[in-house]
Amino acid sequence: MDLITALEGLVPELQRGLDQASSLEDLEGLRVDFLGRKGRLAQIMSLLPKLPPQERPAVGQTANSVKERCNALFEERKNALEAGREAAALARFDPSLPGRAPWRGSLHPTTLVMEEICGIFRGLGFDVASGPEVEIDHYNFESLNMPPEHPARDMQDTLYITDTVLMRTHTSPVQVRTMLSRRPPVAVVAPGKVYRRDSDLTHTPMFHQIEGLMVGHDISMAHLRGILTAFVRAVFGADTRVRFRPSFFPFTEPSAEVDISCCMCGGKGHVNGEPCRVCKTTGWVEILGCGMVDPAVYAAVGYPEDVSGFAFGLGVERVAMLKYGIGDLRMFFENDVRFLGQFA
Ligand code: 2U9
Repeated sequence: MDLITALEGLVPELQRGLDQASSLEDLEGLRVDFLGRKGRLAQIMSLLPKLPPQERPAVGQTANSVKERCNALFEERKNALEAGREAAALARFDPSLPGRAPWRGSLHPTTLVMEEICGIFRGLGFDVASGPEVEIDHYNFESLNMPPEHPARDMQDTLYITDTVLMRTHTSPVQVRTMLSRRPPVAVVAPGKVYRRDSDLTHTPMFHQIEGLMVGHDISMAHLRGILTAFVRAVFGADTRVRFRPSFFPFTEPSAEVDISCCMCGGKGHVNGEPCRVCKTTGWVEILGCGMVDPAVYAAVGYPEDVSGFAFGLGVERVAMLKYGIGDLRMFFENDVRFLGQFA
C-alpha cells in the first residue's frame, strides 16, 4: 500500500474512533494514538526517507492535509462532548428550586429591649451614659446613702473583689460619676450589666438594668409621673394603665414602685376564663422602682442644696419577659438559637 493511501485511510479511521469516544479522556487517548510523537501518522511518515526523492513532496502535502482534517475532527468532537457534559449538568440542576437561605444572626432580646428603652429616653431628652462594671464601694454604696454597715452591703448580696472593690450591684454608680463630672441640669439613662450573689428560678448572678436620673431646678414628682407614664406607654402601648405605690429605697425619698395594667390579660386577671399566669389574677404587674433623689446623694456629690430631681430603675430582662410573654428567665442566658432566632 502506498503511503498516500495509508495517510488518507487515517481520516475515516479516526472518525470511527471519535464516534465511539464518550469522554474528553477518550479523545486525548485518540490524539496520542493518531497524532502523537510515536502515533499512526508519525509511523507512516517514518517511511518517507525510503521513497524516491521525487515522490516525497506529494506525500508531505498529504500528511499536512490529513493532520489538518484530523485536528478539525478532534475539535468538532470535543465541542460536542463538552456541550453534552453541560446539558447533563443542567439536567441535574433545577433552577426553579428555592435557594438555601443563608443563616442570619439576630439581636438578643435583652439588647433589643435595652436599645428600645434608650431610644425612648433619648427622645425625651436624656443622654445615655455608661461606666465600669467593677466599681469601688464609694460609688456603688457610700454616695448613694448606704454607709458602712448598711444591710444592702451584705456579703450575702454583693460580689466583692477586695474590701473596697466590687462588681456593681446596680448601674447607679454611673449616675454618681455623671453628677461628679457635670453640673445640673442633667438627664441621663445608664444601661448595663449588674451583678448580685443570687441564683434561683427568678434571679441570675448577672442581669441588665436601666436606671435614669433627672436633676435640675424645680423638678418634681409630677415630672417623674409624666416621664415614666410616657415611657411605659411607649413600651407597652398607649392604653396601658399605670399606678404608683409607696415604697422605700435608700437613695430616694419619697420612693415608689410602678405597676402597669397586665400586658397579658389587659388588666382583667383572666385569659379565656383561665387565671392569668403573668399577674396572678391581680391585673397589675410591677415594672420599675423610682423616687425623688434623697438630699444625702446631692451632698455626697457636692451638688447645691436647692436642686431637685428624680431617679428610677428597672430590670431589662423583666421588661423583655413581660413584653414578649417569656415565662422563664433562664432563656436569656442559655443562648439557644431556637429561642434567640424568634427575635430576628
Ligand atoms: C442616683 C440616685 C438615685 C435609682 C433607682 C430604683 C428606684 C429601683 C430596681 C428596679 C428593679 C433595681 O433592677 S432592679 O432590681 N431599682 O427600684 N432604682 S430609684 O436611683 C438612683 C440612682 C442613682 C445617683
